[in-house]
Amino acid sequence: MLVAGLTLATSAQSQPIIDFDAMPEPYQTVEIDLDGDGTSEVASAFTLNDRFGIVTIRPPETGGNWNIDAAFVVPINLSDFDTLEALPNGNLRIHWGCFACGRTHNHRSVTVDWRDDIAQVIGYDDTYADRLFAAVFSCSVNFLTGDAIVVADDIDETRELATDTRSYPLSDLGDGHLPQVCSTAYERYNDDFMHEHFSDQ
Ligand SMILES: [Ca+2]
Repeated sequence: MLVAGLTLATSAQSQPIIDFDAMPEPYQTVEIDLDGDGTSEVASAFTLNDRFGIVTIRPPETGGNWNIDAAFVVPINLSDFDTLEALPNGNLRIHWGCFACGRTHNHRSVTVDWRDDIAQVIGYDDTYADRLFAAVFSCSVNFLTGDAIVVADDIDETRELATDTRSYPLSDLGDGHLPQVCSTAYERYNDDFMHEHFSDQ
C-alpha cells in the first residue's frame, strides 16, 4: 500500500493539494523592483507570533524573476511605522520596533537590496527616544561603506564612526539585534550622561 501510494503521489498527473484558505493573510503587501530588471517583485508581511514576523519576497503572478522567491524571519513590528516601505531607488525597507515600551520609543529598520543573487541587508537605522529625559538618539549604518553616524538630537552631538561589518543576507536578520557599532556608541548615553546633559528634567 505504501509503495502504491508513493507511486501515485509522484506520478506526472498528480498535483499538490494546497489549502489556500488555511493560509494566513499578509497584513501588508508592497510591489518593488528589487533587482532592477523592470518587473516588480511582491513583498508581503505576515505575523508569526509575539516576537517574529515573516516577510516574503516573490515574483508577481504574471511573471518576473522567478529566482526571487523567498521568506525571511523578521522581528515583530510593534512600532508606529508600516513594516514594509518601497524606496524610490528600488530598495526595500523593513521596519520594526516598539512604540511606548517602558522607558523608550524604539524604531529600527534595515535597507534591503538584491545583490549577488540574494536579498542583502545594506543599511541599518535605529532611533530611540528616552521618555524619561525626552531625549532622542539615533544610529545609522551603511554596510556598503562601513560608515556609521550616531546622533544625540537634543544636544547636537554627531559622531562619525566606522564598522568592519559589511552587507549580509536578509536570512541572517533574525531578531534584528543592533549592530555592534551602535550598541557600543550608545553606552556613552548612560544615566550619568543623561543627568549631566538633561539636568533640568
Ligand atoms: Ca524585478
